[in-house]
Amino acid sequence: MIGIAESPSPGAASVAETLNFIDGAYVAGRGRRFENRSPVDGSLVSMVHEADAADVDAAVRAARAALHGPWGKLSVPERAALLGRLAAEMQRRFEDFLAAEVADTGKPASVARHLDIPRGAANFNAFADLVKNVATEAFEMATPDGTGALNYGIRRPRGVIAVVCPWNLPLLLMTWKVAPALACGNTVVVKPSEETPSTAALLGECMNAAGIPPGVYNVVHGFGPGSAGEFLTRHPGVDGITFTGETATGATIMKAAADGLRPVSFELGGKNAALVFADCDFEAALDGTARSAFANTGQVCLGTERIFVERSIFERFAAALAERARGYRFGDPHDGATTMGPLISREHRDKVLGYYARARESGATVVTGGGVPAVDSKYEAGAWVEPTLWTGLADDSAVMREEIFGPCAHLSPFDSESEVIARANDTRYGLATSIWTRDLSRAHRVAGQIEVGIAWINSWFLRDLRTSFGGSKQSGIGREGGVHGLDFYTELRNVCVKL
Ligand code: NAD
Ligand code: 6OD
Repeated sequence: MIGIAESPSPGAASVAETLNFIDGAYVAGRGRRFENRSPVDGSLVSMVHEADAADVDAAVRAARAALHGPWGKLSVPERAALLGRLAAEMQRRFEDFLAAEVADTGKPASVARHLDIPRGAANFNAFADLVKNVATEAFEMATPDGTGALNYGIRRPRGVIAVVCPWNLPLLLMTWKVAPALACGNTVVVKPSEETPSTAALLGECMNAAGIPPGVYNVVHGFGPGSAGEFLTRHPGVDGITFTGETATGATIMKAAADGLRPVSFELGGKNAALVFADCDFEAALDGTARSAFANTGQVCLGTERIFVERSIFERFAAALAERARGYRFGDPHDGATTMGPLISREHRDKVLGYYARARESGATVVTGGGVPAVDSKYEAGAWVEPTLWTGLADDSAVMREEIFGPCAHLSPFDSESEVIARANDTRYGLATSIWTRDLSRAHRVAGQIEVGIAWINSWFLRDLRTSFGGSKQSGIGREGGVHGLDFYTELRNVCVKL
C-alpha cells in the first residue's frame, strides 16, 4: 500500500518499505533504512528509506524545475481544479489513509476517521476555494504632471517551500501547509516526522492520480540534525520554510534559514490554559476541558495542560474531570471501544513519565492516574500512559512551565478575573486558551487579554479554516489560515503604471 513496497527478502517474511517521493516517482533513499514501529505493540510497520543530502538535493531540484514547468503556467482556476481533484482522490483512498495513520500513530481509528483524514482532504478544498477569490490592492495616485498613476499588486508564488512536520496529527498538519503552498502556485518538499512517514508517502500516489505534475510535491524521509530535516532546511534552493514542531527545533531551523535570508512560518509548542468560571455551563466546560486535556492522548499543541477553576466550583470540577479521565479505554485502535491510544513512542513516554515523577517530587497531589495503565499482554511493548490530573503545584514549578505533550493537566483554583488572567499569561508560550463562562462580556474581555494566537469561548478546537492560526510569544512566528498565510506563501509585487 501507499508508496510502500513489499520487499521480500530471501527466507524472511516480507517487510513493507516506505520510499521517498521525488519528481512524481517513488525512489529508494541513498541513506540508511530505519524502523517505523507501532506504538500500540512495538510491531514493525515498515522500513523507511532515509533521504541523504543527494536525495534532498534531487527533491529540491525537482521542485525548482516544476515551478517553471506546466505547474507554473496554470491559471489560478486550473490549479484550484487540480487541488479539488486531489481532495476527491484522497476521499476515494480514505480507508488507506486511515489505515496508514493508525498504523503510525496508534490513535483510535474512530478519532482519525472523524478528524485527521477528513481534514486532510478539507485542507485542499479550503485553499483551492480561497485562492480563487483573493483580491489585491489597487491605488490611484496623483502625479505632478497631472496624468496620474495607478498602482496594483500581484501575488507571485514564493517558490520552493520546505514543509517540516511533527508526528501528532501527521496528515492534518502536513496538508494544512501543503494545501496553501500549492494553491498559491509554489512547489514543496515535505519532511514528515520520522515517527509518522506513511500518509505523506501515500499522498504522492494521490498527486499522480489527480494529475498534479511531477516535482510539485516531493517527500524526503529522515530525522532532524544530520539528516533530511537539516539537509532540507539548509538547502540554498529552498525559498521559504514552514515548520510545525517544538519551539527549540524552531530556533535551530531559524538559524539555518538565516543563511540566504529565507522567510519562516512557525507553529510551535504551547502550555495552554483553560479558564473555568463558576457561572459556566458545567457539563459543557467539563466535556470541553476533558477533550482539550486528553484528546489524541494529550498530543495536541492546542491542548490544555493548565486548568484554572474558580474556587467555588473547584472541588466539584476536579472530581468530575477525574471521573472522565478514569473513563478512557486502551487497546486495539480499530476496536470502537478504544477511546485512548498510546503516546507516539516509548521515548516520548519516558519524557511524559519523567514529568509524572517530577510532579510527585514537587509535592503535587495526584488526583488520578500518574503511571502506566494495565493493558492486554499483547500491547505491553506499547507506549501506554494513564491520563493524569494534579493539584497543589506552584505556578512556577516545571510541570506548570514546560510543555509535557501527554494526557495530563494541573488544576489550580482562582478567586478573581484579574488574578486568573495574570496567571494564564505567566508563561513563555502563547498558543491557545479556552474560556468557560456564561457572562459574555467577561468572555470577550478576558479573550482580549490572554496573550495567545487563538482564544476559544465555550469551546475548544472548533476550527474555521478561513481564520488566522498561529502562536504568540514562543508559540510561533507568523499566521497561517485563510488569507493570512498569503504573506508567507506568496510575494506581493507592486506595479506602478504612469497614465
Ligand atoms: P520536533 O520539533 O521534535 O520535530 C518536528 C519535525 O522537525 C520532525 O520532522 C523532525 O524530524 C524535524 N526536525 C527536528 N530537528 C530538526 C532540525 N535540527 N532541522 C530540521 N528539522 C528538524 O516536534 P515533534 O516532537 O515532532 O512534535 C511535537 C511538538 O510540535 C510539540 O512541541 C507541539 O506543541 C508542537 N506542535 C505545534 C503545533 C502548532 O500548531 N503550534 C502543532 C502540532 C505540534
Ligand atoms: O487545525 C489546524 O489547522 C491546526 N493547525 C491544528 C493544530 C493542532 C496541533 O496539534
